[in-house]
Amino acid sequence: MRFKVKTILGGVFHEKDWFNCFVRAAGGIAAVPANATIYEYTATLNAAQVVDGGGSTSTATGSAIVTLDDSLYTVTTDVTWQNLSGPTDRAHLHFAPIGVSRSDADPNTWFFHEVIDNPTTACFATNNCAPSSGTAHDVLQLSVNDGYGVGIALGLFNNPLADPTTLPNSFADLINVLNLGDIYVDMHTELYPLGEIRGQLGVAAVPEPSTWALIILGFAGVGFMAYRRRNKDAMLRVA
Ligand SMILES: [Cu+2]
Repeated sequence: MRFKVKTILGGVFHEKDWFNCFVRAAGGIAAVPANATIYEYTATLNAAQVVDGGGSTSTATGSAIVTLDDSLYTVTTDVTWQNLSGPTDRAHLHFAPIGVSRSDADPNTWFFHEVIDNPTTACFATNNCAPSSGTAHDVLQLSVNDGYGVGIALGLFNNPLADPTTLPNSFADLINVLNLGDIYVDMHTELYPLGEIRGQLGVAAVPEPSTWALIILGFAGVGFMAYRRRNKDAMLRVA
């Protein structure tokens, strides 16, 4: 069956758009151009995952969602955090597998991206760091040949003696290394300059077929209730 509905703008709404809308409603994933794939990764940030600086005993927590669009070559990061020991001056995307120190995995910082807007420790003096609880939204624009150093970082981790300039570095490599679980988000504070909380990014859970069935049943149920309500109203009006 092929759905075609005229929109207000005169465009044609294809079944792919219906699917996008449905996915959007069900999982909060943005509608995307027909030929784009959105890759979504999530992390829970806490002190237990911190390796650098001798670890962390902070009670702060946070969460991150990182999405990559393979047609726009964007990396969008949304981070939420609570109860840091003080204001935060930096939050980063780093390269290191879970449980591994960044200074071991990527000693020359080939892969690095700043996620919040106050990227210098100078903010402590001027009191304009990001707050101890807050949110950040960041969009990094890359290109097809730009994996932000991740191919290089991955190669260095596999073979520390490799010549970094000979290693691949593409957007596809970045997706690859995220799929491997080798990128994390961390947040820095004055008390924990090497990281107060850290969260290893993993592939976001996609609803199972059985979950989809429940979602569809749920939608059908809402529709049926609305239909019943309408009928009842009509009957009341008649009465
Ligand atoms: Cu960092």
